[in-house]
Amino acid sequence: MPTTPQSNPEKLETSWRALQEHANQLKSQHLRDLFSADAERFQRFSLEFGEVLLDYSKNFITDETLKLLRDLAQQADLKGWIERMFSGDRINNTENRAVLHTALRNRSNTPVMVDGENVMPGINRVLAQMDDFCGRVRRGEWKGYTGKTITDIVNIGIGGSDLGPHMVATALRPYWKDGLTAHFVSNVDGTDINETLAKVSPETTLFVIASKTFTTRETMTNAHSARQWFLDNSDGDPLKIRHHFVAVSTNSSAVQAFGIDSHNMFEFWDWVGGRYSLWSAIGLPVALVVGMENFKQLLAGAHEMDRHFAEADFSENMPVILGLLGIWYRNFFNAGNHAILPYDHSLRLLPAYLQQADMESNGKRVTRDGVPVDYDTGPVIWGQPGTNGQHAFFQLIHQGTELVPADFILPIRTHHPISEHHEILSANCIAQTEALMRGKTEDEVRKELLDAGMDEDQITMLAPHKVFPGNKPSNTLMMRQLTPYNLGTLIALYEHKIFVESIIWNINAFDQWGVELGKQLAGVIEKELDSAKPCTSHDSSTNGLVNYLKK
Ligand code: G6Q
Repeated sequence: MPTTPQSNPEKLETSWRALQEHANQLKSQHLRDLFSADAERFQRFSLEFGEVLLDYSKNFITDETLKLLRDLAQQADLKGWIERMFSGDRINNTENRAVLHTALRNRSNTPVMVDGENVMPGINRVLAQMDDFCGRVRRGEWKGYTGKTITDIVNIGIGGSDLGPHMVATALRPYWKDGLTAHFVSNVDGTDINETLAKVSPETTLFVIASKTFTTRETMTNAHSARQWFLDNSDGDPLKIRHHFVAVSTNSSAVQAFGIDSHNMFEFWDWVGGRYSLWSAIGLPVALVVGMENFKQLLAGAHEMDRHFAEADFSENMPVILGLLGIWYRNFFNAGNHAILPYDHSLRLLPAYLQQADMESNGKRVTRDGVPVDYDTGPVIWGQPGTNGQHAFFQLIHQGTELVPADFILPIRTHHPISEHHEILSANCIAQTEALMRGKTEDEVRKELLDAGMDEDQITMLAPHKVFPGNKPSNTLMMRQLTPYNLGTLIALYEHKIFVESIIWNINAFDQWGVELGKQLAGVIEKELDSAKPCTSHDSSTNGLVNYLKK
């Protein structure tokens, strides 16, 4: 049995052990039987918040499970940690930082203090700066160097400075202003910037260089290539750069050194983690294409979820329920992965976004105090939009040997009501959750094959292949429509789910030291690739690869 994920104590250990015993009992039951035994199961295990419905009834849970999970949360002082996060305590202990993405969308504007200073005036100032700037670009008042209006926004950033705004801008495509297109360049592979630059004109393109540090190798390489392309394809006057380049950063000296006017720098703060930054000026490309009013709706939706998370009882608290279910599967059912399956083409980047949000936050091997854990932490997050995934990897979820808890996400109304597309999409989404839950028994398969006219030998041969064990858990999240507000709610829901898990695991969800080593070594190898001498400083594989590449 794993030890408990907190250094305090006995009560926690008792909760953990109780859950372990309960899981062992529950494993003998099939989800199908839990549904047969309780006609009210959907009503009891579903929850509405705003325009979002969470159905979590297709999980291996009973009232007792939820009670035990809530006990665990209580023993881990989840309530206290939520308060600490919202009130600006430096809960990111390894970087000695507060964690205040919630302040960025604090639409009630109540003071949020960091070191005795209210951060809200600063947040409101940058929002006003964004508002003014977006208005000028969208009204065509902001001109390119030849006097033309801006038609293309190219965001250059990576990781947290790319995935959030890229996902949100893609999700909110129906809200884009006509004649204004957003592009996102992140990869240092020159293909990314080259392919994007081929689509735009230097006269009408605005580059947003999004980098908290303004030192990230990939972003600065892409930014310098964009700058050079601009100079090569315009009249070559470096003073014109300020018409076409703005920055979102915390590093004003580096921004100025790049040639960007300091008035065109949008600030954010060290208490905004990269992967939690889309609510800050990192959301600028989104605000540019959808407009500031819609951007504020996104913030408002997230804010409502923040209040729900902070105030609702754990028994009806969506992020708490999702987080505790995450613990349930990871630690008591040994599920090493979790699928995100949006049944909405506009949400096609959500799995990649949540992959970073979750895996960079909870992919940790030591506790907040630096002690190695001996229980599992963050799972592998992956997914694709439906129905595409059904024709690809769903086979493994239905009939493979790996348990894959999954979240299905479905907007009820589509922005693209063409013939029966949305009905087909919706039917598939719901059907998959049913198929995963109930499966198909051998008797059902045999009857089907018999009805199809097969003989006993054929039936015996085929039946095992056609049986679906079922008993596969899933959550379904439905929302009325994918609006900026509902999207804000959805993203904040997942952010807080991740936080809940990190508290139970006693890990710091807000640092990311695991990305450093590769960066350091790449710096060394970059120099070696440039040198005329053969490389001998590493192991034989690394030397061999460097030398092979040089040849
Ligand atoms: C996220 C990480 C990381 C970061 C990128 C970009 O939480 O910190 O993904 O966002 O490395 O960093 P910069 O914004 O500093 O370029």
